Amino acid sequence: MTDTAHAQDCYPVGGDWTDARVDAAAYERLYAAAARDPDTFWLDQAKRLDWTSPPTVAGDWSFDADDFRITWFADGTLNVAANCLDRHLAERGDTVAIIWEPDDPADAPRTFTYRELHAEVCRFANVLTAQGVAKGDRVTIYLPMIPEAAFALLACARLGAIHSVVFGGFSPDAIAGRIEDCGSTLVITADEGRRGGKRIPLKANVDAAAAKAPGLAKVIVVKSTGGDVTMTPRDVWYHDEAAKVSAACPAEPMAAEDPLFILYTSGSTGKPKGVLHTSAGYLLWASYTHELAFDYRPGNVFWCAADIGWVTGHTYVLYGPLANGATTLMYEGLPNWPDASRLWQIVDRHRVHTLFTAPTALRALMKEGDAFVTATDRSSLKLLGSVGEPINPEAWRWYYEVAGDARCPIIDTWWQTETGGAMIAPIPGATALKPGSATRPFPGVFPRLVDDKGTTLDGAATGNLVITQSWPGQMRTVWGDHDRFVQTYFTTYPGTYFTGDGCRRDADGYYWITGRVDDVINVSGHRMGTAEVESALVAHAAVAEAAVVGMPHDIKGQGIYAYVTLNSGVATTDDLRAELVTWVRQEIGPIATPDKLQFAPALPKTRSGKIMRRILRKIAEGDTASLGDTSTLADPAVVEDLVANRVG
Ligand code: 6R9
Repeated sequence: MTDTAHAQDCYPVGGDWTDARVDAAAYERLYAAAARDPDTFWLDQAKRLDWTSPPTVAGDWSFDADDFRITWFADGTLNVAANCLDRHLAERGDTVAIIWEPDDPADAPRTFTYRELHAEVCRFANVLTAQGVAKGDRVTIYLPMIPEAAFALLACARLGAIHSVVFGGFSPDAIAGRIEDCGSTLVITADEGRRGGKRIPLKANVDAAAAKAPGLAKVIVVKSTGGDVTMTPRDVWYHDEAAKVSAACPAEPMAAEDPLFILYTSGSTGKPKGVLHTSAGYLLWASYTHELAFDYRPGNVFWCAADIGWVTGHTYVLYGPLANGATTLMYEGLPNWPDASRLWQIVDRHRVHTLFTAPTALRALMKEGDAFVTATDRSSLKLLGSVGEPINPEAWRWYYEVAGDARCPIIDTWWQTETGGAMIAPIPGATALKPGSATRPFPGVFPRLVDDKGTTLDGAATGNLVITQSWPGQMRTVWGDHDRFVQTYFTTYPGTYFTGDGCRRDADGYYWITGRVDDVINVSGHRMGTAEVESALVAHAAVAEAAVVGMPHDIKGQGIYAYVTLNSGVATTDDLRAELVTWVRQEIGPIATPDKLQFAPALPKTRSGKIMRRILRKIAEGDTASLGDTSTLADPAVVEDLVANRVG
């Protein structure tokens, strides 16, 4: 689409928002207020939390490498779990906090009121204490989407232990790496996970990880499916331990800047980064953005369909909604199982008000045809959210017109693990929508576009997206490697936070994220560092060298295309190709499975030995007619072979 088409294609706010909390004029006022006097603005916002000792200071930060610091509300103290639970008890103790929808629609959903959830979390916290967990300890959580996942995260928060959730789709190696990196000695897992009618051997994966993570001393196992597992002296059953403890547990007052969690995410190097978020700033951002983006009102059923293993699950399944006293829906399974109507059936079953999901899921459902959607009622829906990758205008229109019957705004939220919560997104009732644009920054978010030299681009422009001022939800460090944090995000365009994303701003000041400009690809809304897949490949005995790039994929957004050079004497067979694909899957997890794998006698390199990824990307995309300048290659003939043997 061209710019002009975008300008004409401006949707109204979508639906009836006459009672909107924030209208267009209020948005402008708030944005200006946060710019003019950030301290007053944020100390005022801090009142949305319940402090054991309220802060007197807001942000104290500098993005200059020489004087680098980021703190928010530094002299305040609070407990995150108390904010999500205890403070709601008096007013809404009997309100449903969590609705849990099982994988199999024939099984019964479960609900937990705020009072019940409070008791479950206290009990879980007491079990953790009995197993030796104390404030500041790291606890690794490898659980499916079951209520115990919510209990476990909040129990850590209650004690001041730092949780590190590892997505249930990750392999034993990936789990072991994350356990070792943050030095956690305890893992919480389940016997098995359940997704789309299949079982995932979580406990067995932890057993395999333990062999590579010598620091792991204790495993708490939640009985979920009742499947067979081997219990070792390291393991205890959660239900046995829970029966021994009380359901009362005081919440530990935490300094605002005490860590709340670590979440590993892919960057442009081989090793995932442990993104660290702190207590007050993160929770404030979760609460503020959940309210702004989704206009949350008591009684609304809020459903973020992300897994708790990703930041979206942390912020919008758990912390944001619970901080705001909402009813949050947790779904164990897949959007398209048993069939493509499941998402909409769940919407009807629980009268869901807001659905928040990813473009990759929408594209997969869209392909199955409208009948799966139109056969359902969906009259409870008032808001539709999108997150994880740019939403293509076709999927946007389908979501808006077919799923939302043209009466629910599409809240396309741009953000990152590093930002803690949404940064650029429409506000229902305030922001006119444009399909494919995350629209405009929230009050307190100051984006800028810069060219590759760092020169600021004004007005309508395309460039690299940086953020010029700190916000409370910003990550504070990379666990165990503060230099890497400063290096990765603050040195490319000095004095600003570099997002790694490319972006266009149109004449109306709307932002259109164009995708990553670094070596990170986005597969089904999940970040994957190309270097991570490359290191998995070269770890195989047959492989000498590997280069991985993204390629366009109809459903996943991007797929993984791997070029592999084998050790001399190893034959390039189809069996080996299949073995390497399986190998990566086992090393990292199913989300890293290469879609295409091409054997390359050699990789295109510059004379200084740098792999020319630009060329590999073009070949993967099938755009072999415009490979651009190959004259700087050490051996231009390499490219001809790659083009001739491209995997179509
Ligand atoms: C929340 C989350 C972050 C990367 C980010 C960007 C892409 C996320 C997007 C989007 C366009 C959106 N991204 N939301 N791109 N429009 N609405 O996904 O965090 O897993 O860390 O990924 O995802 O490229 O830099 P995370």
